[in-house]
Amino acid sequence: MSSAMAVPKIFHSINYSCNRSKEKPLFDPVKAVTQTSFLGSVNKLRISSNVPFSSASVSSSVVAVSEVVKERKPKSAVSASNLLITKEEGLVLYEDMILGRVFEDMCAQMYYRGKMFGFVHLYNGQEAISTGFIKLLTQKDSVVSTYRDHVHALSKGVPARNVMSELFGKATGCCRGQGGSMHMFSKEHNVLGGFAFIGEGIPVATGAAFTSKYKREVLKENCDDVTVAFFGDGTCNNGQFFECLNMAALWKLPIIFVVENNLWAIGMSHVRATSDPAIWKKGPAFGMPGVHVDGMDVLKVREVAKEAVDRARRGEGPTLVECETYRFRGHSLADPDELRDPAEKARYSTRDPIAALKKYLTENKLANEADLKAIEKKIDELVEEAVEFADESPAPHRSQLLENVFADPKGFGIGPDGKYRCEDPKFTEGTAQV
Ligand SMILES: Cc1ncc(C[n+]2csc(CCOP(=O)(O)OP(=O)(O)O)c2C)c(N)n1
Ligand SMILES: [Mg+2]
Repeated sequence: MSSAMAVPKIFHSINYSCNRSKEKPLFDPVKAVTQTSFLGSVNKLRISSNVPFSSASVSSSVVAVSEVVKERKPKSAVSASNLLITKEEGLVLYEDMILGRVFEDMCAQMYYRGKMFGFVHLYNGQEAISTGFIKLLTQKDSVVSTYRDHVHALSKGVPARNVMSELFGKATGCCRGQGGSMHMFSKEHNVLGGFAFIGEGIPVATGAAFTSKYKREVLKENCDDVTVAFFGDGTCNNGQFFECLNMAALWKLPIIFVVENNLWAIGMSHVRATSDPAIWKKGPAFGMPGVHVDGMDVLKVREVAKEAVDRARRGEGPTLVECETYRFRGHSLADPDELRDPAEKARYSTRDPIAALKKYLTENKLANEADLKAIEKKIDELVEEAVEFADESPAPHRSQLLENVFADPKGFGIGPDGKYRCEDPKFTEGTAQV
């Protein structure tokens, strides 16, 4: 990797040797080859301990991030007191994370009461990533998600009642009940979809980023929109990931690839499934910065996100960010979650990102208990209202069954009699009772 590569300033200020505080180191690639565990996983690394770690890699120009935040020089009124956020910003972050958590807990209840269909994948534990990135974006910026998508949609501003309604399969859902849990979409909010096939969203995000660049450079429009693509560690072993990193770097697209590394792909441990578990290193291989950050700390995520989003907006190209995180529930609500080691789960439960933010806000006198309780109450009511709204909403009309299946707007084409097939009353007979 070239040392001449443009590396954002925040990434310069940190290196492997920086002091990672009292906490256990998140990931030290030097230790990774000599120790047996990776990140917080109890699983063993595949790399054998007698493989020497190249000193060239350690002195790479693209470095891992850890105590990023503490190393920044105060430059505004906010940081004059060495705080990373204002009270207002802190409360926005807290509210968004609480919304994500409460919404998902409610989904679990509704799922087990039979209100939702198909698979439902919850985001508990990973909130700092959605909040840390998306709360920095404008409405015109785009977000692309995976099947674990409810919270990304909420952070981007899709109303909770429309997300819940979508989960209930109702006509008032953000996709009029046609998408369900894994396919959140909102044109208005530029949520370009949840995707059930892993990796499918990455090319869509790359295309959206290409659109921004095309508008700006070819059509000469005033466009500095960026796109953030979220996906998991398991997805990084798919070809689409590599193809898109290549294209995005080649064309300097305004995109941030955000890996939510929760250490597991269903029941497959990340360290057993990939040749080099440090995903962030794949950025420099394609000519873009690669960054590793504590995904359980919204303030650290936010600092990294700021730099990467600004870089994309300035037209300086893509960034790959690996956020170390953990999901607090099974892979989906159908997963009894018996594969992960209880010790590993217990260790991460002590690093709840919401509790960490709460501690920061109260210790720094940015908020008191009453402020935070008021937010929690507001969100409880909002989510209750979302459930009532979804429950009372009508089911989609049967005619919707035939929409969006083919490019033909009436669906299913024209029959031999010259009429639209869907107009034949026998068309859906015996198949759908809606
Ligand atoms: C193309 C494709 N192959 C396989 C699957 C089955 N599958 C569903 S989730 C999953 C694991 C993905 O793990 P990761 O990317 O780490 O995301 P996480 O669930 O941990 O958020 C797999 C392999 C799929 N959905 N799509
Ligand atoms: Mg994963």
